[in-house]
Amino acid sequence: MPAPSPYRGDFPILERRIQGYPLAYLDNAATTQKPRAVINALSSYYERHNANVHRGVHTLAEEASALYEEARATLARFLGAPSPRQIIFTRGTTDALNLVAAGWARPRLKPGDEILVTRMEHHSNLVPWQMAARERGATLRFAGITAEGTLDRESFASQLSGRTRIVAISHVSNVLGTINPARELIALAHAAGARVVLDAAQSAGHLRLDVRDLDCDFLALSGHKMYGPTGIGVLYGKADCLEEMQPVQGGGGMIEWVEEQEAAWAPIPARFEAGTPNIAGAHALAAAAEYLRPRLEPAQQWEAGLTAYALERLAAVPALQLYGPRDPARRAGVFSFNLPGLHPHDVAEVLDGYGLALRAGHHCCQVLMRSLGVTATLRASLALYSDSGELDRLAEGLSTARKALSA
Ligand code: 7TS
Repeated sequence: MPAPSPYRGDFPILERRIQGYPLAYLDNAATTQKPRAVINALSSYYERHNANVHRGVHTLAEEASALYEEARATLARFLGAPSPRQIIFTRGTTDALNLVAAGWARPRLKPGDEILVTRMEHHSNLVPWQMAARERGATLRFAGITAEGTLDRESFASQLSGRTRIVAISHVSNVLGTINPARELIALAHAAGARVVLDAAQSAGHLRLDVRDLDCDFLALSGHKMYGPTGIGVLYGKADCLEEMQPVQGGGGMIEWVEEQEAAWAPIPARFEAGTPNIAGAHALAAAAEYLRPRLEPAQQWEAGLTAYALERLAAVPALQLYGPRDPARRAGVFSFNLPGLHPHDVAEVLDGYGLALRAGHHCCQVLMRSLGVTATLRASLALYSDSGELDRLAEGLSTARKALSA
């Protein structure tokens, strides 16, 4: 009998049965499930503390404001940020990256400047840079990937130059599972005089992050991929970068004063949080960070063991083509693959019949799909509540799907 995850019982949704099977939720790169601690934080906020922040002196307004600012401090600790004022609450990674591209990059970019990204970026860490580059006459350059699906370091290093202003890279690929050597890439970019934006959407719930050790200039994450709620995320920035950044949304809460024709901005981070923020979401994201804090290292080991096991089980499925590194030490628990001749959506549908939740498609990485020579893949992605029994079921389900769909 394979051992279940010691964390599974913390997640009420995993009690569900799908098509008669216990739910094997293997779509964690898209969004993770929520532990009871996060669900309770959301409901207790609305049951006991709900009010708007920063604008009232009544008791509930003060409680809501305190919870919101405590959440900021919790996220600062979670990321190793020097100060809570370097934590901006956003709607998620996409929102955070768009804010950097529009508020920091666009005003600074000049014609001829370059932005370096990689061929494995999610559209969220690509399209905002395309928009900024097009508007400012800058050029977008792409670091290639190796045949194994790791970042080609030579291609990366050779494209850095005195013209590179921004390097925007993902920490972990949402398709290949590749863990990029962020610290080393950031040091190379800094040596060339560029600022670095790290997309930590796929690493935040799985690897310990320390922004001071990484030395990234900006970091973006989504709450819902690290066991927190949807609609809330974080942009971390170095203090000097945030001071240089322009707000892209005007409104309540982000001003120092307003006159008829002009206004002055509030200090950071309020300057970037116009309008009523997602107070409950921030509070529940802090609950997710607190849930993860003592569990991150053991969970990382648990997921690393499962990653090695998944690579073994998938390699044994006849004809299966796996993308991404074979070395478990260089990848996270995200596996993209195809069964030749079969459409990934059809396979995913068969797998759903066995209670297996997988995603099929381009995973918002069309540039990478082109590099891989495919239009879509199947993807299984793990979390701390995954277990080897689910991977056994996946391997059997894939063999069954192959026979059923090839017939
Ligand atoms: N960056 C990476 C590396 C991602 O994987 C995602 C979401 C994003 C940015 C955007 O995050 P959002 O929370 O703002 O949407 N990735 C996926 C995925 O792989 N399947 O669904 C969403």
